[in-house]
Amino acid sequence: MTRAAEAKRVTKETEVTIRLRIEGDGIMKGGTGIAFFDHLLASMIKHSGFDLELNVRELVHVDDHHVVEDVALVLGCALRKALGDKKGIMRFGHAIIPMDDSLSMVAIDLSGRPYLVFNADFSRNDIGGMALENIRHFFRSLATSSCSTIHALVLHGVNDHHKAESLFKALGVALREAVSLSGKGNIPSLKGVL
Ligand SMILES: [Mn+2]
Repeated sequence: MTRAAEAKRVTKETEVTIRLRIEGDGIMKGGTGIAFFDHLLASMIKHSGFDLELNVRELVHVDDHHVVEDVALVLGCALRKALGDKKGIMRFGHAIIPMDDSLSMVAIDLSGRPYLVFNADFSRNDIGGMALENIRHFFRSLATSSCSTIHALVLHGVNDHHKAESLFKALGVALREAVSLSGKGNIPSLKGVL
């Protein structure tokens, strides 16, 4: 089984095209031009087991905000397309992932209902060209466009790089579980629709 999709978003600010393959090898190709964001995405993809091909053009450069937001929106859209009617998936996924001093938890429900609970405190303003306030924005945009409930929490930590990276690794592992096949061919909802 190969679940894959392409999604594209063109605005006056950015052009983002994403190809996503669920049954992949954890490989990310291309980048966003934002060094730390690329690092976080590559970590997430590595641990999700997906393949991701990113094509990002920034038409107006203001700061990192538009690229982070638009990549999240297109990624969520590609994920939703690739999953189709969600027949046979586990639907729920969660992970608690340490990185040295930091511990993060992500729980996801591919519910069809966008919702985000986010709790993380960072002491720096930015790392590698990415404003750390945009990490919350990434998760919110992803939850919205993928129509998922996501709880993303940094439980504790000292180093902001570790906090952010453990959060994205936890997202990857939680997604890997949520999209995995249960062996039952039905839609995992009493409503019959996800
Ligand atoms: Mn925004």
